Amino acid sequence: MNIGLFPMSGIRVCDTELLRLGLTLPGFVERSKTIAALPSLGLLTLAGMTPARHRVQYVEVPDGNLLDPLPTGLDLAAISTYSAQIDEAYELAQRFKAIGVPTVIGGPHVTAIPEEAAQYCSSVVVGEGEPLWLHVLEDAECGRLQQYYRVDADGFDFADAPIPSFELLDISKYNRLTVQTSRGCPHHCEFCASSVVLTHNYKQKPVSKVLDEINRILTIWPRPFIEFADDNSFVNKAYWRQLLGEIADKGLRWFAETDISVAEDEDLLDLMHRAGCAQLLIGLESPTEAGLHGLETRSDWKFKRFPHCKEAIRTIQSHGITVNGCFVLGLDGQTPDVFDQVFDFVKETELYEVQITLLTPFPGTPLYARLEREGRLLEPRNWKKCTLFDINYRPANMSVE
Ligand code: B12
Repeated sequence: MNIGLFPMSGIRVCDTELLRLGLTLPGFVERSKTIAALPSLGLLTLAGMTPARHRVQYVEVPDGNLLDPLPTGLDLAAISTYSAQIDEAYELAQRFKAIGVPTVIGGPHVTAIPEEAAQYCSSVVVGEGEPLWLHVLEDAECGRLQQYYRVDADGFDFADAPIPSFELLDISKYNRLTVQTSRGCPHHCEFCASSVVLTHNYKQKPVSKVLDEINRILTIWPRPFIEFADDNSFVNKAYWRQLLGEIADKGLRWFAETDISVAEDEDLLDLMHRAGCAQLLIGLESPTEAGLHGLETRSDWKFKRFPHCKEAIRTIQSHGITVNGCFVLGLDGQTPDVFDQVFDFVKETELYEVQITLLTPFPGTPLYARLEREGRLLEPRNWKKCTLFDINYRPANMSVE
């Protein structure tokens, strides 16, 4: 078969004022200008497990309107997206349907609301793609695609992870490549719509598999910058001591996402720095305790850890690793003072970088369900606003304005 892989890969913000002011996403968007692409690790991973008899083309779709005319001669179009570009993904699926090309879609959004996606796509893959992709291909090959493909929540063992087909990329377009060492998170924050939507447990990919992926990248990019696309990397410290030992001499520079507890292991911070760790993105969420209570739904972890945050940031940065502190504006406990409180927190801690976003009710999250129950969603199902930079709910102690 001729298979087309279409990741919706644009930046989306509805708030034109914010766009005019100059939106920044680390290593990706500077002052509202996209400075580099970031590949779809999801589709590259599926490409990596696609039997060689199939021809695969990978086409990033920053804007569906730009994909005109559609590529011809395809037997199957596979689409990947997050909530913000889901409408464009549905439009693209409809255009393929009109020329007789079946479509299959996947990702956290359609995993949360598969019935919606089934109205536009031939097939919907719910959850992780790896355990289902070969079934999809077999069924597509004999023209009997099913409407839904599901595995039970933890049906996929990361030890079976395929090597993503990084070689499908025009490497000159990217200033970093993503590698995933784990999925899930030991914490469950009410608003999180990342891999916790796909899997309930924390799963780790064997060190040997991660090394295979990094070595594959090194064949196409001698001195790469890697973004570990984990939601919380350093949960398993022993694992990382081994991995860091293996990558220390590979000339990598890298970025990862984690929680504040990483600061407790200064030997590990030293190993990370020596192995090329440039920056850690950490979900601080709020500059004060206000807003943190109950945010992490399993053990109120972020509220309990707040008193240690400032010292932890200093500790991490004192090991030569910059911290990108993430703050969420509009949490229920916050008041209009939060804007100055963020500014003061950043000045006091000398955070190297910040990502300041707005509380966003993503589908499939406890937050979306709660705000819906409380009648506080402004435009339910207006997924275009799932950008982290648009307001789509009524805050508790502030006006929308
Ligand atoms: C890399 C990345 C990007 C890249 C995406 C590249 C791409 N084209 O896919 C870029 C920079 C383009 C991007 C853009 C945006 N992003 Co972003 N991004 C991430 C990041 C850092 C890593 C995602 C990743 O690589 N995961 C690993 C892969 C393997 O997982 P996966 O994509 O879910 O794929 C698996 C399954 O979902 C499934 N699957 C997925 N697609 C398909 C397709 C088929 C056919 C099948 C069968 C299976 C399948 O199989 C895969 C393997 O199991 C996450 C944060 C994180 N740590 O996860 C945020 C994250 C995903 N982004 C987020 C957001 C909000 C955005 C933006 C809206 C930002 C903005 N304002 O513009 C845009 C939206 C673009 C869109 N398409 O809708 C949110 C998404 C929340 C949500 N559920 O919608 C996240 C979770 C960050 C957050 N803080 O909340 N992002």
